[in-house]
Amino acid sequence: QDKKMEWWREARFGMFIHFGVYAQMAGEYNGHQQARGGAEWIMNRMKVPVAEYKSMAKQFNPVKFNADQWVKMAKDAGMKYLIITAKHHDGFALFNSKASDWDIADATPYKKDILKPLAEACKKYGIKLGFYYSQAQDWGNAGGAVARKVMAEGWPNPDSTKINSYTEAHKGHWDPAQETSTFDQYIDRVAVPQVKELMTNYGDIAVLWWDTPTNMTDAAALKLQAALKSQPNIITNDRLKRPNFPGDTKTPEQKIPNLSELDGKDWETCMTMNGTWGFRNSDTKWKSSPTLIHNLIDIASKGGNYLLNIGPKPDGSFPEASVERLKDLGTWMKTYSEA
Ligand code: JFZ
Repeated sequence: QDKKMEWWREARFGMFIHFGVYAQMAGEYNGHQQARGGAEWIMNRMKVPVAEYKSMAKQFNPVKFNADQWVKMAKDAGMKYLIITAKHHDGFALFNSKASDWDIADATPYKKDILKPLAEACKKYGIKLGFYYSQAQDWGNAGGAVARKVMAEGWPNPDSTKINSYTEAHKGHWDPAQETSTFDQYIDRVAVPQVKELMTNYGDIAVLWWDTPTNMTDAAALKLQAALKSQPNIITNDRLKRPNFPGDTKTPEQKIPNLSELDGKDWETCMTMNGTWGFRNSDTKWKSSPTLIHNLIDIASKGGNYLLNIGPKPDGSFPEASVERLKDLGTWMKTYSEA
């Protein structure tokens, strides 16, 4: 247990990447701005019908995606690991999955698995690779769960009252297509097979980053845990199912704990550079480089890790503001770190 945590405890700094079809929408639907929440939540927040959301993947073509550049930017910033959304809540997989057609290889003009080149680049630069996988919430594969969220205020959809009462009556779902399978069927047919694909097709996987355990049962959690067995040294977080599956690390979100809140468990603060995880055009509230450097020092001095997010643009390039900040962090790291 301690052995497998060694690299993680020394790492201090990692890159989080939220990337998917939501980057294409960038916080806007039918000419209206999403009112609340991260841009990666747009499908749910604005109740985009499944077929319509899926048709937007036909425009998702990240031709400027360059795995080598992404990983080099992480490396030059002083980061030691990278966690990417293999599948976020919209269910869209950034890899070529046999368990679902709702993936980058089958549903987009880009057609290529982006995790393959990313895994190769990570190997080349000595960066550990981890996958974020939304195991419970899935709005695009039938049977997936939906965290109950009300419709964003101000969304002028004429049917909003109807949609809201449907959502209330259907455990958060807003489209009948989402309920053509049961949650158990979704776990067996999509989540477990996809996690197995992620564990076998991309070399050594350092971290599995679960998220939002809505509807999770102990049985489902056990199956997902078993799907990790080909990666015996994998580190997992505490979001598989609470409280029986504590994982290896705690994940305070967007906040740095006080010393008095620490209990000896390994922890990692994940944070955005602006106000959204997925790319959003209109979000220009960037934290300053000095603030990000201060956060890194604060976290490292308390023994935690800093997982700093990038929301790439739909063409696969990093927002300029993120690139600048990564450079500033790298300059600081090179000047002041021992290594
Ligand atoms: C989740 C996701 O819903 C979100 O889109 C993003 O991926 C983020 C990293 O994780 O959001 C959460 C999950 C947990 C908490 C808050 C937001 N939490 O424990 O406070």
